[in-house]
Amino acid sequence: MKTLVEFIWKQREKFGHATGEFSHLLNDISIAAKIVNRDVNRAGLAGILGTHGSTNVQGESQKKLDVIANNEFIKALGNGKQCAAMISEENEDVIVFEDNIAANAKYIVAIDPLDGSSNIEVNVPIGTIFAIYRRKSMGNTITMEDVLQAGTELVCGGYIIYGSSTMLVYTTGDGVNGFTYDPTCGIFLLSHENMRIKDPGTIYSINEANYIYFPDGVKKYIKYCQEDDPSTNRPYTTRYIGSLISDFHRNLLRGGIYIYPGTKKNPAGKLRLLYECIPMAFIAEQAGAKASDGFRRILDIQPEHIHQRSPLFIGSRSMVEKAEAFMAELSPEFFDFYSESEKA
Ligand code: AHM
Ligand code: MG
Repeated sequence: MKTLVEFIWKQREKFGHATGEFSHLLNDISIAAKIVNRDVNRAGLAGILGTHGSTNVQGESQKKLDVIANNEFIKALGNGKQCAAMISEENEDVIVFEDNIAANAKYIVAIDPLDGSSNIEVNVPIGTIFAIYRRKSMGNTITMEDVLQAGTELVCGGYIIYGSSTMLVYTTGDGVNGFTYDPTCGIFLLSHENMRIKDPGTIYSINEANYIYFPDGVKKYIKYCQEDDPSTNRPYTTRYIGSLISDFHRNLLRGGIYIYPGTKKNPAGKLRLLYECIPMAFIAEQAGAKASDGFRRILDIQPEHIHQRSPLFIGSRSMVEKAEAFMAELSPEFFDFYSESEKA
């Protein structure tokens, strides 16, 4: 079986000019992931469940494991020398690695170190989401141009799911591959080669408790999913874990759509563009699926600030297109609500 390290180096050989720096960076991420995996697995025994007592930039209470995971990735990327700067859900400002800049580090990493952390105590899968960009400037400082790049500039998008087994799934724009962690040997092994999403799927995932706040386009789509039409396998089935990675991963394997829409009160929804929506969108597209904010392709959105939020409609292509059609027909005003909120 092919290990992640072998796979990364094989991929590198495809690009004659590759220096190996990107391979090192991905390897650094996988090492931090192994440590976080260990901590997540032992959380109930190690006294590291519960809240940390602090809040992050989003005003959300941080869990102890949020902080631990964030520190592991900062350590791995800081020591690894390939990452010039990191954007994390847990840090208000860009984390700049001065020593790595001095050593000409070429990459910027945006990361949600522990996504779905509200599920930590109940043993539901959680994960890490990461996006890797190439630096635009190669001077002594990090510029906003380096950190605010659209998804079309992405070099790599990936996630690690700490679930019934731990998996690392990533793409560099050449298909999506998944690696399962073998804890007895401490290595990730290629288990899911060239992952493709089924289209259409039969699963829809949305926090339906917020139904009354949803745009009419989303309400109509939910009703569409619930209609009786055996010729299109409807009614679909609903599955919502409340951990984006888990909901996305299941839909990637089975076929389906995940929606976190904007509402009038929160026009840009909840999820963050740079380290949640963009990397997942890149993976989705590379698996033959689609990701939008209900109107625009996620990868085309130019980020205005590092913790910007975006609505997310992601999954089997025809399902996302159906939901987009209802948004265009019944909720066109939401496009302006989102765009205004981006500037705020
Ligand atoms: P987090 O990054 O603070 O964990 O928040 C993101 C999570 C997603 O993983 C999940 O899909 C969503 O929040 C669930 O939100 P809600 O509880 O509003 O349905
Ligand atoms: Mg998250």
